[in-house]
Amino acid sequence: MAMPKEGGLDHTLEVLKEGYHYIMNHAEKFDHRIFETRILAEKVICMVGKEEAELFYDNEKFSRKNAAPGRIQKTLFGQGGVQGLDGQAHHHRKNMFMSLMTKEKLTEMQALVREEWRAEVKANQEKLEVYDAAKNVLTRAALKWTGVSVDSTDEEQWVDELSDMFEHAADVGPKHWKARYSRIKAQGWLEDMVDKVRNHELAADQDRALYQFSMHKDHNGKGLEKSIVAVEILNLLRPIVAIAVYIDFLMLSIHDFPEKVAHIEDGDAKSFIQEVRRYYPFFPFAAARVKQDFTWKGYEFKEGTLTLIDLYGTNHDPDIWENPERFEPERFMEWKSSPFDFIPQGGGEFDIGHRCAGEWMTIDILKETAEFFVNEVSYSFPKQNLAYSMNDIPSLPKSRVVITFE
Ligand code: HEM
Ligand code: MYR
Repeated sequence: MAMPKEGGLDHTLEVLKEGYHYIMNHAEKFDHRIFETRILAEKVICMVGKEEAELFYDNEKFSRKNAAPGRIQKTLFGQGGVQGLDGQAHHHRKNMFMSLMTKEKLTEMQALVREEWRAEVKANQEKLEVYDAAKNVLTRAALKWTGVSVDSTDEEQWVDELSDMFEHAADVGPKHWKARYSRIKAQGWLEDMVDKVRNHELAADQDRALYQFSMHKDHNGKGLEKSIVAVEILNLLRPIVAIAVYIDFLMLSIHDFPEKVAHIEDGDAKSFIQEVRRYYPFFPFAAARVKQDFTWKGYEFKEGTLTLIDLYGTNHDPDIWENPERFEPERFMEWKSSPFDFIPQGGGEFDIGHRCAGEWMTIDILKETAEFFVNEVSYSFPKQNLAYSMNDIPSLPKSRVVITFE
């Protein structure tokens, strides 16, 4: 059976226009959870839903090689990093990341974030622009945690370069080009640092990512090229700073759903922040390519076809979620988690299919931040424009969130 197909030459503009709703809108229009379209001049299969996520994370059927468009590699992901690997090479590289995610190191990150929030609030006694403040906090914590030492005078530049990579990857025009330039600059700087670690000009902390990645041996026993080490260090620094997007939405949810804040006050920040990650838009979809021809539920998948799984749509699928458009942290109190239905940072079973290396850290940092803003500081929300659009990728409240201290 052929899958429903969106006619016409190219639909990139519609994807940009409909943003986070593109796949859901079309799945509804076709009354199929799988359909074919054309994006960036290429045939693309789009899917949404739990069974579809299970299919997408079957490593026998899909490959990540060359899955991300070039413009995303040159901004968000970098070239030659873990995102484009499969099989044994992927497993080995992914372990390089996961060996850093011990309970001890994650607890250290929570403490770093708490300490940096205290410093940031102290330095802004009247009002705080939460998004910018979060990026400062997270950049400082990320640099310390990875062992990348930076002069405090260069900190602002790091905040800007790391932010460009995720804020403007999906843009077109000058902002996108600036993001490419930011990546080139940050990579060059890190490559020099890797050289210095390798020839002992720089005494790097052996437990931290900079040293570990610089000395890492690939699955065939060879050290990594320094450009790849730089890409992988940026695969830690950049997404840690990107948690600022969730932090801004966390503050928006505190503003919009004050009756739900009791979850945080009563010691259940986890359910609250899980609902933040489900409810608000962030990473729109994950991408892979069909490994070899196969048929699933009668649909034909042809080798090499780019395939997207809708993360936002699956987190709002009415077949999975009761009242998906309501903000209800209580749904997570009894949540029987499946690796294929709640997928804000991608799906897949731990260690086999799941790819995001930073999901635990994201949860820990959001919990720490929620508790800080609910239990440690008092503030109010001045009048501002808190609307957010569903076609900016990533999206943020228009005014970001501004708070004033009492
Ligand atoms: C991969 C989302 C935070 C490290 C991914 C993927 C998504 C994602 C959707 C791709 C999943 C797939 O292709 O199946 C997010 C979001 C975050 C976040 C929304 C919130 C800010 C983090 C953090 C780290 C991290 C804090 C590291 C400390 C990675 C890495 C990959 C990845 C290394 C690539 C792994 C691979 O391809 O095997 N993330 N992530 N992420 N993430 Fe995250
Ligand atoms: C990260 O930095 O890896 C985590 C968060 C970044 C979200 C940025 C959203 C832009 C995504 C573009 C679509 C990519 C599809 C392959």
